[in-house]
Order: sequence, then structure tokens, then C-alpha cells
Amino acid sequence: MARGKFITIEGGEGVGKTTQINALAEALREKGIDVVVTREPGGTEGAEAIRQLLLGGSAGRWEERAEALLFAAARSDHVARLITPALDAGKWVISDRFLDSSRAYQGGGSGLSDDDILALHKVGSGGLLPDRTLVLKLNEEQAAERAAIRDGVHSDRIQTRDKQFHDLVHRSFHRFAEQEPKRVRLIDASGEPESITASLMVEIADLIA
Ligand code: Z5A
Repeated sequence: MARGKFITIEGGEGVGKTTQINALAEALREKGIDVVVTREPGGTEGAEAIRQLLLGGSAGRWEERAEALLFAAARSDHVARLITPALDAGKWVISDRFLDSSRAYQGGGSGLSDDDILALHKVGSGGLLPDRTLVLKLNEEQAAERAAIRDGVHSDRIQTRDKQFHDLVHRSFHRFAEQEPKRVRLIDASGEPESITASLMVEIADLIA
């Protein structure tokens, strides 16, 4: 049986990742592909428990390296128990965030080196990389508007970080697309949901046999 494909969706908060993942999964199912949708941090019982530790609590709850280790630990369980078995069974996996979020937030934003984040990923998850990473890009005002409509005044521990932090995160995602153009694609997320889904399908067309 052919191994399934592993797709990750990345970008800042409120850009429409969850909306697009659901639409993309539907479009792939219509083509007869068996799709598993998951998210990070989370996706398995243990990783969802770590999610609560990471996203709740006070802004300074975790020191930067401890935070990076917790994300890597959650990812390790997610890869071992959900992602790899699904891919081995021929299913496609679409994950709402993955390694590139750690590289952008704990690396670009918090200042850990890319080499250190990749070293944690090698130990925790065997260095697994997605077949394609789709980064949704949207200007800050539109993303904040969308997140506010959905969440009101509620923000998680990482959303509350300052503008400089989030600018560094955005720049990191752009840099990954420049450095790895075959794997990482930037998608304009400013239009209607249907047209964004069509753009995502174009970017993964070569993976559909
Ligand atoms: N994090 C990290 O630091 N390191 C890591 O390794 C990992 C994660 C894996 C997880 O947050 C946090 O963890 C995240 C990064 C960090 N923190 N930050 N900041 P999360 O999983 O709770 O949330 P998120 O990933 O940041 O995304 P989100 O806020 O849930 O938003 P979204 O999924 O991108 O957007 P959405 O829910 O699909 O859409 C938002 C609203 O806009 C909603 O009302 C939609 O109906 C609406 N929408 C969507 N598309 C459109 C269009 N096209 N037009 C108009 N309105 C739209």
C-alpha cells in the first residue's frame, strides 16, 4: 500500500487555518482520499494534555527552552501514535500546525536557534517532515479582526505576546518558504474561503496521483 501524504497548514493566529483544513479535507475526500485531520499542540490524549499546560496559565509560565521541549514532547507522541500509523495505513494527514510553528514561535519569536529546534525534532519525532506545508498569509489587521469575531476578548498565553514577537513569527514563515520552496508554499488568505481552498488544492495537485 502506498504511504499517505502529510500536509501541514501554518500561519499566524486567526488567518483561517481551521476553516481551510476542514474545506481541504472535504475536497480531498471528494476525490476518494482517506483523510485524517489533526492539530498541534494536540492530536493524541497525551499531547492534548500538554496543550492545556502550554496554552493556559500566566504569560511567563514557561521559560523558553522548557516551552520548546513541551511542544517537542507533544509532537513526539502525536507523530508516534497518530501521524505515522495513519500515513503507514495509506491515509493522508492534514495537521493544523506542526514543526514549522516551533521554528517560527520558539525559534524566530523566542530566539532559540533553528538547529536546536531541529535537534529536538530529530530526537522526538525522527525528523519527520511534511510532504507539503501551506502557510496562510494575511495582514495583521484582518487576522486580528477574524480572531476577535471568533474569540471576543479571550486570548491564549501565546496570542498575548507583543507585536514584535508576532512580526518575527511572520518573517520566519516567509523565510522558510524562501529556503524550502518545494515543501513550503505561501498562500494569500485574504479572499473568500472557497477561492483560498482552490489555491490550496493547486499547491498540492502534484501530490495527488
Ligand atoms: N504554537 C507554538 O508556539 N509552537 C508550536 O510548535 C505550535 C503551536 C504547534 C496554538 O493556538 C498556539 O500555539 C498558537 C501557536 C502556538 N498561538 N498563537 N498565537 P491554537 O491552535 O489555539 O490557534 P491558532 O493555531 O493560533 O489558530 P486560530 O486562532 O484557531 O485561528 P485559525 O485556525 O487560523 O482561524 P479560523 O478559526 O479558521 O478562523 C478565524 C475566524 O475567521 C473564524 O471566525 C472564521 O469563521 C473566520 N474566517 C476564516 N476564513 C475566513 C475568510 N476567508 N474570510 C472571512 N472570515 C474568515
